[in-house]
Amino acid sequence: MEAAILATSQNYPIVPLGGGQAYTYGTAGFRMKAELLAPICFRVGLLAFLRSAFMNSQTIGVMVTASHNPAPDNGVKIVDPMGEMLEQDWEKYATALVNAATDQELVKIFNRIASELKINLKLPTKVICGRDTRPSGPKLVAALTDALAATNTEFINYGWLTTPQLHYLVRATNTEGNPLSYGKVSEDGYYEKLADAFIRAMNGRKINGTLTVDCANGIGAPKLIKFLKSLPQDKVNFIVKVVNDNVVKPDVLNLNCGADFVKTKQRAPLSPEPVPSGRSCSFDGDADRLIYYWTDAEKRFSMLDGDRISSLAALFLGNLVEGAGLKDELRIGVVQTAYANGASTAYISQHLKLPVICTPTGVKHLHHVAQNFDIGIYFEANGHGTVLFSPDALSALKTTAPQSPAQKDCLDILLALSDLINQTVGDAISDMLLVEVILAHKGWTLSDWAMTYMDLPNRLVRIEVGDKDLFKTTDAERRLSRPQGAQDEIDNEVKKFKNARSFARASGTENACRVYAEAATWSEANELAERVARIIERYGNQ
Ligand code: G16
Repeated sequence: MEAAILATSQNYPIVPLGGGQAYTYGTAGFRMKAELLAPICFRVGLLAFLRSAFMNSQTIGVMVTASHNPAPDNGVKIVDPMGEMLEQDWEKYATALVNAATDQELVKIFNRIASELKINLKLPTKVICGRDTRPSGPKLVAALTDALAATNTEFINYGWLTTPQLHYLVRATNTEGNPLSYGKVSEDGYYEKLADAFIRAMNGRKINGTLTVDCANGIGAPKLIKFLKSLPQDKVNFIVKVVNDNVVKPDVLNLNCGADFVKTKQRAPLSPEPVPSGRSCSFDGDADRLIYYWTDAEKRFSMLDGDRISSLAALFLGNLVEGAGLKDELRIGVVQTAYANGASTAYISQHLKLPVICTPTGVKHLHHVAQNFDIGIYFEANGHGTVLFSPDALSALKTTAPQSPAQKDCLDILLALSDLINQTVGDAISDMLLVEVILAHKGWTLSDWAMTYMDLPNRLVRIEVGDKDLFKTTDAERRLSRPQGAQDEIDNEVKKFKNARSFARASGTENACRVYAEAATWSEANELAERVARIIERYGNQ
């Protein structure tokens, strides 16, 4: 194996970053300009082999995507056997392999990891992979394939998939044929599972009007169309207009459309012109984020982001659990990040009376905290999130004997939702179906949903600096511990505004820092964000 790795590795020399900088496994794996990534994908392939062997031959996933980032970028991340993000303890091994300066050093580090973790390199191993629509994808998958061939790993390349579909397939593969089977091991199996659960969760309710779905000109478009074809329209009349579905022209991916554009610009996609008061939502480039919105007759824009989806799900699931007679048995909790609007946190904790926990950015952090609840709801404000049902919750839903038709309905709908909601990771298609189910049950329009609470005025700014790695955070990213003095200056500015809050952090997916600010009015939130951005610029360019 060593000789094969050495020989193949010569085709993938790593490009040094210079300036003492190292490649790091960021918020969602390695992400950068695509031309740097082939050697990284080769080395990630070696790690996927080691991970599969370490996990006793379970199948490991590799997703090639840069999600919300522009078309010239790409990225690669590893998916663990139950469809979760790579265990964080292993990120250091990914970083070590990727930063090895030579082929010999690479093999040395590979062997060191294997011996440190007592990995039996002779075990059979298996990796499955998917990619988004970026033109750089096939070359990167080829580099991955070479690593898997050098390590004799069984490999299935599924080609185009949304990120959550790959997560689904990894879990389905590893649970195939056992009582915890997650679903059929195929893309069609994913659609069948969602369609069946959607119909059961609707429980005969009707969906009002057309939903316009902006797919960011990414992989979500063809996959959503496939899902809609698999949905028996006689059982549920779901009318969807798919827009921004151009996957042929690479440059338009995430360009002036998609969930990240809508959330950060706080406006509808530039095209098509929104139907006044129509119900719309946006996916991002790999269909793992979802944002809802509408524009009224006066062209005023209103947005329902990840915080709104999380509070809507908490409200609905809380009522169902109560109706199912399981309020004292099942602990529901919500997990957010520092970007969550303060009004959503107050609504969930004070009005819904549910515990709210704040973690650092990245679904990898939120997911694990949500697993501590029986029903753990986690969403980032950017629209990335899901709801997890614990084994205890599923068993209570299956074994509780209903005493009334109403209680039976609640139990049935909860079980249907546990199948509808992707249990492995945030999934725009599945989350969209969840929102549609809730709106149909409540008979709500988007403006009814928006009335549950008033968002605090807020602003998110992206700032490019000389060295973003100078910025280190603490307290779930709400404070900067480095560079020295920066946090004091931010505190000083925040003090000057009413009901204000602001924080800054380095992005883990882009070469930039992000600043978030909230205040009593929109102009104050803007002003505070600008002032903090100037502090970050100054410290980041020293
Ligand atoms: C990824 C992560 C998300 C995170 C986002 C932005 O999303 O999966 O959890 O919120 O990056 O992270 P950062 O602020 O560190 O750049 P995606 O949709 O790009 O995969």
